[in-house]
Amino acid sequence: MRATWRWFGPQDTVPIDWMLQAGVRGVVTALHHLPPGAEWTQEEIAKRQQEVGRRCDGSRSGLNWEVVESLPVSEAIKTQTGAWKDHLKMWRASLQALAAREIRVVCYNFMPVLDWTRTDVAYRLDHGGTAMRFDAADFAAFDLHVLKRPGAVDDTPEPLREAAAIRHAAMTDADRTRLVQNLVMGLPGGQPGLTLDGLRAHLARYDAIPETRLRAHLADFLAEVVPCAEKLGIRLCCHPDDPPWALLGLPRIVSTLEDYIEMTHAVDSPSNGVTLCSGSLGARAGNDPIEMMKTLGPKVHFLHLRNVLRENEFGSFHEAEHLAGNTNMPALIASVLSEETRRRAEGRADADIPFRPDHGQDILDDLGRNAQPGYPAIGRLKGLAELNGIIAGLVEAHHV
Ligand code: DNO
Repeated sequence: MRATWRWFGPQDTVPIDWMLQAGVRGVVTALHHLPPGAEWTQEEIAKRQQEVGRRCDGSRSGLNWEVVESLPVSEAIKTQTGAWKDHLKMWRASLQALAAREIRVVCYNFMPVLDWTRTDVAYRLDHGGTAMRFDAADFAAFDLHVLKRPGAVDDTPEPLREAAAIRHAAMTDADRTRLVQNLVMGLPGGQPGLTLDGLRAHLARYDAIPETRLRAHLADFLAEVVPCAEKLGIRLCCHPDDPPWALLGLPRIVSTLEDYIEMTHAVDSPSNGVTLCSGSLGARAGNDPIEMMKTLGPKVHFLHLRNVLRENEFGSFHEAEHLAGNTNMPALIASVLSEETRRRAEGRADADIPFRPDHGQDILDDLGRNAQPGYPAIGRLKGLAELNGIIAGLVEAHHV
């Protein structure tokens, strides 16, 4: 298993030098400044590669950009409207440029409008640190009483509607503003500065796109890009929906094992792969990330290892420590190691699967440093150390 670390570029408060001390072998990043639909040129990619290759004092870091997260799929492509055909051309051109610069693992997602969604990015834990949280009652309060989405009442079960009404009545203006900010503004992959009206306009584009149609759009997208990726030796890996269920009436179609089976069968190619994110998938009670790893193993090209603790039947959860939460992390890592052994026996060149310690709680000096939500230095470092300990223990136990 190849330890990697996500970096948001030069403005990231966690610099390249710290990654070296964390002991990672590769960097996961993206051209975050380019909008979805834009072409990634070799020049822009090379510039980011140089930034990854240098420490703060300008000396060589020895690290390389190994995984793209994400090459964004535009709303035009997802809805098949406007300039979507041009955007597909740009997507393929970006793959060509990435391959020319020797980057061959590309993560993307197919979530309509919003990427990962949390109601609280700094939920206070008993130990004094903070974690990201999704509170179903807060989310329903937003949907029913702030956004006032037609359809929200029908989509929300009665007990949750009651909890949402109580929650909303108790909110101050400041609480409401923070909730809206957490939900619609500035999260990676989300749309910085998206307003409530902007969100309503985005949602309206999906009025004519029920789940079956979005599935067809994903299959069309794959048919357009996978053959190109295969020719270039690129492994595409689709990130699951986070959380893995429909939100705000938007269909979500990469949420379960069945979804992934459908997706990987849509275009049968080693390049049509999976980002197995134990945190996103684990938020849904019926999902078993270990079973998913066993079933989808040969197609898993990238791993996000983190854990969530489910709080109730309405879908509330918070991000637990990497070894706490509902997913049995040692069992998941054991299934990754078996897949790697199987690949080595087959002579596959990609036997070492890149993983990153995904998210982290804000602890110790992380508090107040305002890193990208979910991406503090020490919380992730702790997660990585725990994951590395399990890997070393399992590898050792296998050899005695
Ligand atoms: C959140 C991330 C996601 C992920 C994209 C991948 O921390 O896991 O934003 O990068 O969904 O396309």
